[in-house]
Amino acid sequence: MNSRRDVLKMSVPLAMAGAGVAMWDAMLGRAMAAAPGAGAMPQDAAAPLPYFHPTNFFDGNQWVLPKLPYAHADLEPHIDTATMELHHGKHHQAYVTNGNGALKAMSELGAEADGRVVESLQRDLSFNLGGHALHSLFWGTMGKPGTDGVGGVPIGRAGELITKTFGSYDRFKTYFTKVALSVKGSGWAALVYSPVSGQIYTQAIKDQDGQQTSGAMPILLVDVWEHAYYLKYQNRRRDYVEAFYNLIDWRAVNLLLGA
Ligand code: MN3
Repeated sequence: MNSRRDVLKMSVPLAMAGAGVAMWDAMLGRAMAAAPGAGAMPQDAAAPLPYFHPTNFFDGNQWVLPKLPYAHADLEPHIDTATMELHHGKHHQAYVTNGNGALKAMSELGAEADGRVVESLQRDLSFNLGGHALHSLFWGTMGKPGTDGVGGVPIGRAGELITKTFGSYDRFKTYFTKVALSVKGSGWAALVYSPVSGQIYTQAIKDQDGQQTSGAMPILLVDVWEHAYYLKYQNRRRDYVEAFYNLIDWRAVNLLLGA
């Protein structure tokens, strides 16, 4: 389990799901390489599994809902417990279940399958596995307020790149909030990293399908579907996004940067 070969096996369904999640394997690879005890299961049974370990998302046979590195109530008051229970436990679980179902349907389709069936299945794969990838990243880059590295100004490589790119963390926040508010209907605001250029930049993602550019990988995401904030914030998306900054775990963002 968890050898390089197993990690490579993961990339097969990801590639099938389209560009929207193809970056996930590369990103997880970077996080794993940088994580303490990279690539290995913890030897001590009592040691917690690192959140970004692949087995937290894929059990070897199928995609699974990741165990969060905090309790649903830990993001209060910025994200309320009821929203977390529904969002992680129900919405994200549905993407996992439907993504596994779409993969199974794909494997059962014959070469004679109707083109419209294939097109519909590709949409299912991209939407559900894209949702699984984006939510998994979103949970992993948040933490309980008061924990070291959570909230406050970015530390390490993330801090350097943000200052270099946006001038300051305050300027980044102002800009990133505008990106989040610019998403019409359902979607995400992302800060992405290009391993080729070493640049970071923002991206607005419609729904949760594959729209990532140039192989850039999200290192920070905020879900702006209404299900992410409506119970507590109703139509005040801006208030929700501004509260989100109190939850960013910069240690996780640096892990995703491979730094
Ligand atoms: Mn969501």
